[in-house]
Amino acid sequence: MAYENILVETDGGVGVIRLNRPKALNALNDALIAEVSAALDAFEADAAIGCIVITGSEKAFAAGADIKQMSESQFADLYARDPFANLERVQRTRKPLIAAVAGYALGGGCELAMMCDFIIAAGNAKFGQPEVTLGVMPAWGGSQRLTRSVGKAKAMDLCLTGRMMDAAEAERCGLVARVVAADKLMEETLTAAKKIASMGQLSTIANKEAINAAFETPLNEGLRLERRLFYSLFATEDQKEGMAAFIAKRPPDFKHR
Ligand code: CO8
Repeated sequence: MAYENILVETDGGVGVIRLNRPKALNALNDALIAEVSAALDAFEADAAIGCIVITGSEKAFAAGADIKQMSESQFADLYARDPFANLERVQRTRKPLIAAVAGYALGGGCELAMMCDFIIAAGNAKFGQPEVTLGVMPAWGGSQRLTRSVGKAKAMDLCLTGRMMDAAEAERCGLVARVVAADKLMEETLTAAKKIASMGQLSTIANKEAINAAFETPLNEGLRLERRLFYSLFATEDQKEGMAAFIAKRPPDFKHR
């Protein structure tokens, strides 16, 4: 598929999706979202890909949903077509997904980053949910994922004032996994992504499934799921290989990656 709003490349087992609407600060319109979904489908189907990175430009990861496209929308049409459900493809991704964020990650941009498994932020990153300043509110999970991630007080502060928070504050409150120098963002992200891609894919997917379950299930159920997944990994070649390699003091050669 030829893409017009994103750039797609691979690098050593890592699939990279770069949002590419520079004149609109990567605002998320329907076409861009459809392309992100298609690229995720392709990377998920490619056995050589073990980790996926979504990134933007130095100035903007994404400055939100496309306000110009959205401004004329009417309730009946939105409700009937549910055009924004398309982005749910991101949260269905089974392979690990890292958001590499530089510049603005606002509104839908912040929500897209939060749909990824974790965020690596450049020092110049700015996060916010400014929808209230437009007379609306988050709709891609901002009110839910942000609250789970940073707690009620900070989520209320961000969503009700519409203010932005910088990378240091985002790291302090647990929204981002790490902050790196802006000029090292892709280098550091690719190092992490290649490390993840070098692991066995089955144990990687099981780790991800268990951690995500922590947000959806009571503790006891989550603990049972974790244990069941752990036991199930003993049916994989990668468990035999990983433990044999440790005992033999050699690097593992995982089959499923
Ligand atoms: N949508 C469309 N175009 C945008 C957007 C956007 N979200 N953000 C920036 N642009 C455009 C600008 O209109 C401008 O275009 P032009 O040159 O044609 O006038 C160009 O990008 C550059 O922007 P600025 O000149 O404003 O650049 P600045 O550096 O001065 O400011 C800001 C950068 C602070 C990021 C500023 O552009 C801004 O505030 N943008 C809007 C941020 C925002 O409110 N985002 C939330 C949008 S609503 C949302 O995301 C809802 C999510 C729910 C999802 C479900 C529904 C879709």
